[in-house]
Amino acid sequence: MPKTILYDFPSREPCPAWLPSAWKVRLALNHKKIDYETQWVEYPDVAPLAKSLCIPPNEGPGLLYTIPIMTTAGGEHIMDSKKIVDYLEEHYAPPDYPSLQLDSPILARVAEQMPGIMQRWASSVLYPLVPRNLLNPRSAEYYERTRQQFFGMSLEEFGRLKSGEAWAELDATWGGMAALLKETEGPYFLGDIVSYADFQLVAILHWAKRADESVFERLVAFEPAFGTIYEAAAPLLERET
Ligand SMILES: N[C@@H](CCC(=O)N[C@@H](CS)C(=O)NCC(=O)O)C(=O)O
Repeated sequence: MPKTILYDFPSREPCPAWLPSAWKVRLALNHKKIDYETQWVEYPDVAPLAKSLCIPPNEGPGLLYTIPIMTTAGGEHIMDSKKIVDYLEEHYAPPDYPSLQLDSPILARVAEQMPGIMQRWASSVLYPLVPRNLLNPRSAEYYERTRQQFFGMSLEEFGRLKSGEAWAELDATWGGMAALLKETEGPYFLGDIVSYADFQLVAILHWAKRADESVFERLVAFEPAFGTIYEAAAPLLERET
């Protein structure tokens, strides 16, 4: 039987995985103990790869071709973390495999927090660190150029202008997520049951840690429960290829 393949963006040697959207899938694979291999793809090669696999572009506004992409053990190619995770939960279903709890209302409540965190915090704090600290030169050049077109200025400049404000308003961006996490005793959103809702948060925390340890530390100082969930999920972060 062919192996499941996860296509992901590499980082510089020794190439630890970093992309949160791919980590959400990787955490699901690791949680369900599904065997897979990783194929690393540089940013400019994503569209040619997707086209070569005959994957139709993403619907709606936004990027046409994105990582993560997964080739299933049955040879089907799927693009988009949500579609991939739905596939995994259906084809590696409980009780034979651990559940991702995709039906739990907490998932939508966690997902609601994401746009604020991404647009008002990550865009100025983490995006500038991606080409600077993580990407190989070809991807770094692509990332800088395409994000400059989007923001109308370089990522460095955007970070300089906006990151002070982003750190000053952590309550507005990260406070809702912290409150949700503290609705139970933890360490997870559903208490002692790990679920896909946790992977949304852990993937961002891991991205922060990979981009710059001090950014991660600052988030944990803002909300110690972020450190607790990250530590609890650490075994699921071990396999990254
Ligand atoms: N909805 C997508 C979003 C994934 C996404 O935004 N991926 C970006 C990561 S920066 C990407 O692949 N970008 C390709 C590009 O910038 O050309 C998912 O969760 O799978």
